[in-house]
Amino acid sequence: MKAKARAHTNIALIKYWGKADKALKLPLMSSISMTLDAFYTETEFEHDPKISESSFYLNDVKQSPAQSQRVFDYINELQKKYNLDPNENFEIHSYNHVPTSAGLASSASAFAALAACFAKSYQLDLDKTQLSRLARLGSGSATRSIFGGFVEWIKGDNDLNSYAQALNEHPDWDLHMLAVEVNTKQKKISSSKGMELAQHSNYYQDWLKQNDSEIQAMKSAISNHDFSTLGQISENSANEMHAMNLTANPGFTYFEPDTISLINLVHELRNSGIECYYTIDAGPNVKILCTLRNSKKIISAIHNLLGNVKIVNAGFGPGIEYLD
Ligand code: 2P0
Repeated sequence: MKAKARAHTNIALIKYWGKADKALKLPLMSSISMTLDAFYTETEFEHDPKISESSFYLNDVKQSPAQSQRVFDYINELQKKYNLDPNENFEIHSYNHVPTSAGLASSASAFAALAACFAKSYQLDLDKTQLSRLARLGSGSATRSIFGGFVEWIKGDNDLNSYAQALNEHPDWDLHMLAVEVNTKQKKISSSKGMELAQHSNYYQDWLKQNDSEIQAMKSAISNHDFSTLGQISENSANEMHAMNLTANPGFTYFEPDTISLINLVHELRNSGIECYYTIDAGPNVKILCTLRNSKKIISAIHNLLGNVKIVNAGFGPGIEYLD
């Protein structure tokens, strides 16, 4: 049996940056994200007793055993969870329309798509809440990529109650995110490692205490279409996450010189009346929240500053989709 699914990536406006349970990927905080139309993964999963050896292809390239390990472990975990034959081999073909491991959350769309086609190929008949819990076992941020638009991942405290829900799947809102590629090289500190280190910051526990109020404020901003508040909370959450990294022991940062230049540019643009806000994930790339109306001016200001960098202008993306 085989099945094919497409999942879009998401960018957290309120960040997930720490695990309460590593195996189940239960987060220490709730998070809120925006699913993007421009970045996605399409994956086909086939299981069949006739397949002689399991394999994983990424963009048509067969991955080595080491490169396939995380995906194979994930499939084996799901087979066990649903009492499926663990000796049945499978073949996975994944096409990533996201720069891999560059802070653009490729694991979010990758594991959301994989969870969905796995479930469909075994006819598990899961609803979206269950799918989101399944995606979480692959990668935390994948929990949110089951839904489109604005999404909340409710942190919960066990496997059953930690899942995502749509806040507004089809926002009638001219909100865009400009993803500026500062550097698409593989990052030096993985998200999992970064989250672990950040928890050693003296400020970490105080940061966690603010999570509830940040989530409530963001939900109000979303339901009120209040771009200024949404942008300020997003920028604060990113700054808080990166402050945890800088103040960890040992401290570290994902920022590169161009990351700082873009932060300063956003401040300058805002001071000149062009409203925009930044957010930054586990990498040097910067995403700028703005209205479509202002995006042309912002893109030309970025090119003036950094030359010919790649900028992708993304709007709201949909939730999980089955193909074929
Ligand atoms: C997020 N990030 O909320 C945060 C903000 C990056 C910065 O979730 O270990 O690949 O698989 O749960 O989801 C990226 O980390 O980490 C991430 P795992 P994941 O989007």
